[in-house]
Amino acid sequence: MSLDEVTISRAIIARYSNKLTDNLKLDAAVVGGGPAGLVCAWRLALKGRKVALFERKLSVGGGMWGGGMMFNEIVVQAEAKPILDELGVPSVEFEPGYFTADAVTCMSTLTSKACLAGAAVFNLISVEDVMVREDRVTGLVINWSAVEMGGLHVDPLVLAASWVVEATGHATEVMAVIQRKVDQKLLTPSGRLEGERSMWAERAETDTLKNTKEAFPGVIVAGMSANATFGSYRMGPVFGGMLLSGEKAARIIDERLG
Ligand code: 48F
Repeated sequence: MSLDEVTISRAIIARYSNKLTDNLKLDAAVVGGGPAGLVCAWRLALKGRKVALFERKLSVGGGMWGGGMMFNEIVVQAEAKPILDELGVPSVEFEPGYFTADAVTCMSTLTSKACLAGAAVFNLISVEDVMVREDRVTGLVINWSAVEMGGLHVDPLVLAASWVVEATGHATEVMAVIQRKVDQKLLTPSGRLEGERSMWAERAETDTLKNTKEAFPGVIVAGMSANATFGSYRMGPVFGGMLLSGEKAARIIDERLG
């Protein structure tokens, strides 16, 4: 078979345009492709929900690839081991209750499961703003990360979502833009971002799950951003809380969608 370069280009442009157009009205839009966001997208896709995930970088994975200080192994506590098992990611008990897994195996498998379950994953797209109607977030304002990185003056596009998952990690970018631009209190004790606190793995992991909830009408915070929003600790390279948080965010949204 002979290959025509222009046909290859037409195929890519047509297919991508269809994919993006097909994801402009969503049950859930997940911002951030770290472990929490990916688990959430995977779970919602398994429930048959229309879900897309937007990730600024070339690769999804967030902080998981690098394990701890670039030692690419992660620790997952007993409570979250069933998620590794369901994914089919091998894990080994190091000491009672502490399981380790290869970070690359874990992230690549999770990504594959989310995509194959039907979640649309858009890399290289940054969420720069939200759309608010009647005091509720109803959509996201997106642009190419390259536009953002290049500081180019190019207007964004907009998509609608019944629910937004803020899974941007330490930066809490979605909540930060809401705080900055929307004249309405956040659903936190102070009405503002409470801010991340220093290292305390055990407290942080328990709190991550508690803090996975609606932080602004229409927005569920998941993963590290849940703790940064509600003022709890960081936990470092123990990832059970991230996985369980993504799962809880999906459960909340699935229930609310009815
Ligand atoms: O940071 P990240 O991995 O968040 P997470 O899922 O997991 C946290 C852990 O990695 C670790 C930890 C606990 O174990 O403390 O840090 O909560 O992934 C967040 C992803 O969101 C992307 C970012 O590039 C990263 O891949 N991201 C952040 N802001 C935006 C974004 C944005 N505005 N638009 C699109 N993607």
